[in-house]
Amino acid sequence: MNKKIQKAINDQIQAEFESAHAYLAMSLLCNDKSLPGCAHWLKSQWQEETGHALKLVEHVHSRGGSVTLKNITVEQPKWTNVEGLFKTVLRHEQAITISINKLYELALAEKDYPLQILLQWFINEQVEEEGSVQAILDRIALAGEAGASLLFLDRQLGERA
Ligand code: OFO
Repeated sequence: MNKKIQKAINDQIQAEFESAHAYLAMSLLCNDKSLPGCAHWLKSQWQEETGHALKLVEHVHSRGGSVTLKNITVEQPKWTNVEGLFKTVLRHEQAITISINKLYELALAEKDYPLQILLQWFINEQVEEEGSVQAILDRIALAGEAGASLLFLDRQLGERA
């Protein structure tokens, strides 16, 4: 693995751990707002993002490369409402999609075939993640988030496997 690729994957590992941390912070905020379902959904997302970071770590290690972690710098989430929180999640996922696509473009330019194959999984994952967050926002747009609607949404989000 060349140094340019190794650095780019290290940057993506950092981004995945930062995503994980941001989602855990949002989960804790939802706990404080008595929304256990939202908290559960976001905590599951924390686990997924950690898994993504570790998948990239394994890839680097299995190819004899090296991973260096930096400090995590993530802003504390601000509370407006559930819609505001999930809009932040969607924007975050869209930014991660851009960084995954850039990494894929580098893998193409550098003819790094193993990385291209690995990133196809990540590209699909981003489609799935953006889709599931958009579906939550669509539900809120349809039913609002007051009273019973909010309790129903929270219960549904709490059912995430
Ligand atoms: Fe790692 O997929 Fe979301 O950010």
